[in-house]
Amino acid sequence: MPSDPLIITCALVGAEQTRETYPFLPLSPEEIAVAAEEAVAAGATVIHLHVRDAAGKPSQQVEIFAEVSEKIRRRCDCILQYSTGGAVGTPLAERCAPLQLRPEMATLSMGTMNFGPDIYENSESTITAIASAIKDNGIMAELEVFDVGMFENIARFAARGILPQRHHVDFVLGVPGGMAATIGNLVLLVDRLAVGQSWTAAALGRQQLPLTTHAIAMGGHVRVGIEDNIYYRKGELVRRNAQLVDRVARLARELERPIATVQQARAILGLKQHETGVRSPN
Ligand code: KMH
Ligand code: ZN
Repeated sequence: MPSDPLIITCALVGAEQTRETYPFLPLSPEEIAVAAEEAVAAGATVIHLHVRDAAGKPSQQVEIFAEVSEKIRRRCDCILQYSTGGAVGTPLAERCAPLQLRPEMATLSMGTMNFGPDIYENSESTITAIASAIKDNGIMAELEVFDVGMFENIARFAARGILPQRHHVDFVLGVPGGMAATIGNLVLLVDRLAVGQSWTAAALGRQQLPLTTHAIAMGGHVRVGIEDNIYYRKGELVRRNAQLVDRVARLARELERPIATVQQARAILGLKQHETGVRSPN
């Protein structure tokens, strides 16, 4: 509903940027945890988490996810959403490995696509394997939809019982190789969602601002963050994830969308109050 509390997801770091391409990228566990704390203070309730190794490279190592999660938990309460996408080319077992820590949420990309010059592989068997790992660990899935074919896959896979029953949908528009981040495309996708299905909109680069603004007005939820956008405005780099969260929160308030507290976000998503927290790696 256009007046319901707004869940803001912050995608802090992603797997694509480097310090060379973007100097303010949070990389170490401490830097990522500080970025999370600042984003949560600005209004984010879901942290979409990628981590980096000591060399700054994208990593799906369980120990690093555990360390970063612990550091975040010590600083603030938020819903941790682990990436199972990793970086393009990350082997399937590595993509699934952090799920043993049982975060509240994890992503599940719904199809293979060109990803810039690369191929982001999410064949039927890959989707099935990641979905099983998500279900086995009692995690809520966020279904990542980068184009309309992936949207069609939701119904196909749900009918076959492959998807976790509880899921949230994230439209990630504007990846080169995926659907363009236009308002028309967002409306097309949202119009076809099942009644009552919760959804978030994310968009790359300069489309992040107009697309998330429209999503707020449409009653959806939003994702912002450096993973998707490194510019605050033309010619001005974002320095901290919290800047992007703060701006979208300001816009939401103007549009009469209160910002969800973490308790409200859990209720909207159908998450039980997190009892166990992130487990230590075995
Ligand atoms: N880094 C992309 C190849 C996700 O986090 O689930 C995949 C990605 C999606 O970022
Ligand atoms: Zn991601």
